[in-house]
Amino acid sequence: AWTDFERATIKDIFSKIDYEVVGPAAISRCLIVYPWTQRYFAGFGNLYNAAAITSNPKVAAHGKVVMQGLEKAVKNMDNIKATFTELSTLHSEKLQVDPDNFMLLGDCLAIVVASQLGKDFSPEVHAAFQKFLAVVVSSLRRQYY
Ligand code: ZNH
Repeated sequence: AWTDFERATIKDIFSKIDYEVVGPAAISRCLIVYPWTQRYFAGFGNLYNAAAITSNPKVAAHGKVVMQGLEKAVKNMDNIKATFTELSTLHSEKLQVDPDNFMLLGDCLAIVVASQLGKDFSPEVHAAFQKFLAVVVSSLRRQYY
């Protein structure tokens, strides 16, 4: 269950951030800092180094797609597990992404959001965002067995 503060905070964060900036930055950071995550993106072409990753248009496009996925969770905060059933199955069965990677991307996203919000990213806001990410990640893990 979400407190009023958490609900308002999550909506506020997503209304303030620019998906076209935050999504690509978060996924790029994940691919650079946790290079084993690159294995799932063989079809994205050159991920040879940080410069190649940050200038890769497929990486940027995928960052935006992930943000749009998260937006669905924001719009369905009381029903994130059901909202992500299909997405969880896709990651498990088709993409075969090791679910331990989900929070790595979540942490990269938190860092990028923090740098965008500056002093508005208070400890209380951070805690609410981290809780949101934890629910998203557990929902994405749900169809794994
Ligand atoms: Zn993921 C895809 C979301 C994480 C890998 N994804 C995807 C999509 C979405 C997402 C929405 C699209 C789908 C369709 O198409 O239908 N993700 C997401 C989220 C998260 C994630 C929300 C968290 C937070 N992923 C992830 C990770 C990884 C991944 C961590 C690795 C490492 N994904 C992936 C892939 C794909 C996806 C590989 C496919 C891509 C292409 O394009 O191909």
